[in-house]
Amino acid sequence: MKREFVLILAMVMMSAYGIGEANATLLQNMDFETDLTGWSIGVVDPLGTWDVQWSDEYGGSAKMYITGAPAQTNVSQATQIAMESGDKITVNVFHTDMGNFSGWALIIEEPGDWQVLYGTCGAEGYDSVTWTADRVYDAGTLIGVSCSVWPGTSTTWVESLTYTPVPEPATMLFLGLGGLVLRKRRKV
Ligand SMILES: [Ca+2]
Repeated sequence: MKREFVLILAMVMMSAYGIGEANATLLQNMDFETDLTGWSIGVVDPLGTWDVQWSDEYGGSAKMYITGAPAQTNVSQATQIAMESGDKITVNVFHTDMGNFSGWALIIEEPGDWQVLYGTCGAEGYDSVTWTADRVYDAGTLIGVSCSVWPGTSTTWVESLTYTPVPEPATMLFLGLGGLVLRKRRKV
């Protein structure tokens, strides 16, 4: 009985450690609640007019306004921890679309690898995209959200990003073993 208790305690502690690790912060200020802390504002194409400001709309957001032919801007941030294969990043936005080739995208950038996931273009309203890591992405990978138009005027409010790591194999194993031991104990 005592040995089982120690075993369960050890499992719970190891599980908690594993879960804590998985919840480490990938990026700062992923919900833009009060400001743009942690995020860099960039401009890819300077021919048009662009403006990026924090907005209290949509539960706090990064408001990206662009007009011209062409114009593109973005907010981006480097990751603080590595992402594992299967980890997911979701971006939620509201956007207006009043120009040609107007759209928004999630950008994952590493030296030698540049991935762009476009949201729904040519429509106005709430939208989201989810990216799933196909391998390990080291800390320092750049995560960006861009807004572009050519020509015309468009605004994208980035409401939030969410990070969903795959459960650590060790966590799953210990949770599973813990459950088995608990079931066994109840039968005695
Ligand atoms: Ca928000």
